[in-house]
Amino acid sequence: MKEKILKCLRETEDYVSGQELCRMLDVSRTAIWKVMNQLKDEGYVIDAVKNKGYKLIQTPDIVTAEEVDSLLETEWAGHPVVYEEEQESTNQTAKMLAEQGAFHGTLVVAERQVSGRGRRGRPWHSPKGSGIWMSILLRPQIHPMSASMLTLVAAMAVYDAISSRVEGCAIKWPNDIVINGRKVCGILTEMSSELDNIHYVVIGIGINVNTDDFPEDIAAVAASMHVITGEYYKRAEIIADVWKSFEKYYDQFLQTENLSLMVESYNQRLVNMGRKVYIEERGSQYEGTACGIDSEGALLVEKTDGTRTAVISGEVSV
Ligand code: BT5
Repeated sequence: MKEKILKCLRETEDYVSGQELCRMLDVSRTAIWKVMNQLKDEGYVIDAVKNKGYKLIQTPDIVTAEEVDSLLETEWAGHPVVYEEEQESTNQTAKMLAEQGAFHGTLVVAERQVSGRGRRGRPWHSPKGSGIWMSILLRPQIHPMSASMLTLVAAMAVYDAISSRVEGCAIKWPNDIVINGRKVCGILTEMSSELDNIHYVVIGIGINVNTDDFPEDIAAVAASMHVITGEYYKRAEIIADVWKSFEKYYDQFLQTENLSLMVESYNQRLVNMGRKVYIEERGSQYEGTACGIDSEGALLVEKTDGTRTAVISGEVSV
């Protein structure tokens, strides 16, 4: 009920009468009044005027299920939103929910992760109150070999959400969004499958939004949207934008089960394009020039001897 009231307050510029809310939601006046008090406790500023009703004046920067849900404009992505303030890792929670039969589209959001993870078990710094730490559960009917492309699909969506607020962001293949060469977002895609059948895919996204400072070991490579622009952002609004874009790119991906419909746009956003890159792939290391991705999501690299290779997975440093 809370998210319905929030949605209603958001959609109405003027006051919404208590009577109208009671009628719409089929609940008592007292129930509405209780929810309004809960919202105020959570930091929402609501003006209540006798004979006029309620008006939303200000919203807090929180990422609760109700706040995110009341902003989402998606068909399936983020339905439902599962919020728990402190989690080991939202990917871990999403995988657990997947094993219990949760639906395609379930979105897990945390305020803080105690043991957020990057690829290969690397730690992901996820402090309270400043970032977006979330994971979506997907049950795609695609070949398991195609699943790694979903990281690139997610990167396209995050790029849309960040670039509409901050200038100069780019995608660093395969799983980062960078601004001025510093990492603002990382994506971790995990899958449970058989050889030819996917049980589920979890895409975890970490975005540094209002983070002020970083621990010493990542201070030189990490940045937040706030550090770059000096502005503060409402995280739930960014979350809603990410999933709206994600649905669009996901549809394009499913149409062809590859990235052919977004290759051009991806390559325009690619920070590595035409630049020297150092590739570390299955124990071997080499240097080359990045020429963009192909429709399967591999990074095409021209080696110094003029030969071209398609890098499917690996570490890229610019
Ligand atoms: C990633 O791995 O970039 C994937 C990060 C995914 C995080 C999300 S948050 C929600 C979900 N739940 C999880 O537990 N994970 C996902 P990788 O490319 O391996 O990069 C990891 C490296 O990034 C670390 O070794 C650090 O150097 C650096 N790093 C750690 N925390 C960072 C941060 N907050 N911002 C920028 N860089 C960071």
